[in-house]
Amino acid sequence: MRTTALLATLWLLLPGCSAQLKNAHSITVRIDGDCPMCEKTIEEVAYVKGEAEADWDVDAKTARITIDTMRTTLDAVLQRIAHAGYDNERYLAPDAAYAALPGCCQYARSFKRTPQQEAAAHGHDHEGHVAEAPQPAPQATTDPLTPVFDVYFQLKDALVASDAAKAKAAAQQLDAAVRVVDMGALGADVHTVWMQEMELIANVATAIGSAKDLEAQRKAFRELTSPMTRLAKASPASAPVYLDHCPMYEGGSNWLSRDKAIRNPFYGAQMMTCGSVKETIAR
Ligand SMILES: [Cu+2]
Repeated sequence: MRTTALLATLWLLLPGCSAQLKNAHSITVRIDGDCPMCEKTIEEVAYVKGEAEADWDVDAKTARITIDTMRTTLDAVLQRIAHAGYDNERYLAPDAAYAALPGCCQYARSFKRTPQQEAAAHGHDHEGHVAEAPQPAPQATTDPLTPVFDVYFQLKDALVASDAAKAKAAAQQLDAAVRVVDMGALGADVHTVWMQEMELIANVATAIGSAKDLEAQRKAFRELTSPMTRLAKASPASAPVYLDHCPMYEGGSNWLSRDKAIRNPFYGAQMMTCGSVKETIAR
């Protein structure tokens, strides 16, 4: 009896064993995805109590899928995963399901579509549509955060110029840029910072985009400095970024700039050169 109990305990501790599944059969399949959030979604949609479960690996982009062969099929599981937005080796996600994934989960789609699949994905009004080549993977040398910084500096320049319309447009672009960052291409450290700060950056961008005047835009812009500084420090660009300080605005406020010369976004022409470089963030 003791031996049986011990064996039962050991069996429960074995990694990957499926206590609930009878007639268990496991197979490893390729499933595209990008990040821990993708992992959560894939595993949740795969799971049906007593029928199926999956363990997806973010690095290998493969899942170990275990099913009770008397109760379900591997195809049923992979169809659910595709419908949740994730291309896999048997089924491609509908374009709408892929588009509905959060920005961080919009992985580079690597599975090739046949012309028939392509036509099906686009509906019948696109007959004669030539199959698109699969999207190239983002280049490893491109920092996925570059567009976010580029638009932040455009926003800053618009405020320096006291141009509320340009600032509004840049803020809306910033909001959009945050949502399309390829999180899977970020290094581990900056990934963590990004996960912590992306929502704040998007919220402030939205606030600036809907602010009623320049004054309200500047007040909201101030809130971007802290998350953008954390990001700049976590992933320094090849060109230096300056953390500037204005002792007057709101009792002391900071902003980021690519230029060493002070050009104050909180006052514009009113007090253009008020401030000093507080810190240089360089690689
Ligand atoms: Cu994600």
